[in-house]
Amino acid sequence: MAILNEICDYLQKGRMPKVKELVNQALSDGIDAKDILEQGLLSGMSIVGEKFKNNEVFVPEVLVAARAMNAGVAILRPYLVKEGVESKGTVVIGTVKGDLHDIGKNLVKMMMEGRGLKVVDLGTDVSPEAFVAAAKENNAGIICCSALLTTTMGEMKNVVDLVKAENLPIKVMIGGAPVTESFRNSIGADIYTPDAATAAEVALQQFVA
Ligand code: B1M
Repeated sequence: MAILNEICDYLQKGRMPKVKELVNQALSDGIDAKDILEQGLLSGMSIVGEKFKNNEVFVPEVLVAARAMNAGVAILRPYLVKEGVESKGTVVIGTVKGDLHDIGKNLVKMMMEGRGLKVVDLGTDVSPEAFVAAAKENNAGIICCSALLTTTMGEMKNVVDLVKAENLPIKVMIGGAPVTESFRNSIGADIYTPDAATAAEVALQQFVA
C-alpha cells in the first residue's frame, strides 16, 4: 500500500510530524494498526538499521528516526492494546545494564499489556539488582530482559544468576536482536522469544498454564 511506503520513507528521514500525520491517515483509511506498525514503521527502522551498519547514516539520524518511530507507535497504541482488561499476571521489563535501546522493549511491553498482563517498566540501563528488587516488590512471575548490543547481552546472565542465588520462583525471559535460543541455553534463562508478539503470547501462557 502506497501510504505504508510513505510512512516507511518519512520514518527513515526522521520526519516526525509527517509520520504522525500519515499514521493517523492510514488509520482513517481503515488500515490495520498491526500492518501500519510492521509494514510502515518497523520496515523503515530496519532500513535505518542497515544503513547505520554500513556507515551510511549516523547516531543523530538514527535518533530522529527513533523519535519518529516512538511518535507513530504512540498513536497506534490504543489500537494494539485493549485498555481496562483485568490483569492476568505481572511482569517486570527493562533493557539491561549499559544498554539504552528501548524501541523493541517498548513494543514487547505494549503487546504484553494488549494480552492483559500488568507490566512494570524499569526503562533502560537496568541493573540485575534493580530487576530482582522490582520483581519481588511487585510479586512478578517473569523478569523480561531486552538487549540490543553484543556487549550488553552478557548482563542477562547476571540477572539469571541473581534469581537463582536468591532461589526465587521467578522466570527470566530474554530477547533482542543479538539474542538467540542457544544463548538462552548457555546462560540458563527460562525463555527466549524472537519478537514482541511471541513474547506476549508466551508470557501469558506462563500465567494461564
Ligand atoms: Co544502536 N545499535 N547503538 N542505537 N541501533 C544497533 C543495535 C546496531 C545493530 C546497529 C548496527 O551496527 N547495525 C549496533 C549493535 C552492534 C552489536 O552490538 N553487534 C548498535 C550500536 C553499535 C550502537 C551504539 C554503540 C552506537 C554508538 O554510539 N557508536 C550506541 C549504543 C548506546 C547504548 O545503548 N549504550 C547505539 C545507540 C543507538 C541510538 C541511541 C542512536 C538508537 C536507540 C534509540 C532508542 O532505542 N530509543 C539506536 C538504534 C535505533 C539502533 C537500531 C538502528 C535499531 C534498533 C531498533 O530499535 N530496532 C539498531 C540496528 C538494528 O537493530 N537493525 C542498532 C527496532 C526494534 C523494534 O527491534 O529492538 O530488535 P528490536 O526488538 C525486536 C526484537 O528484537 C524483539 O521484539 C522486537 C520486535 O518484535 N525483542 C524482544 C526486543 N526485546 C525483546 C525482549 C523479549 C523478547 C523479544 O523478551 C524479554
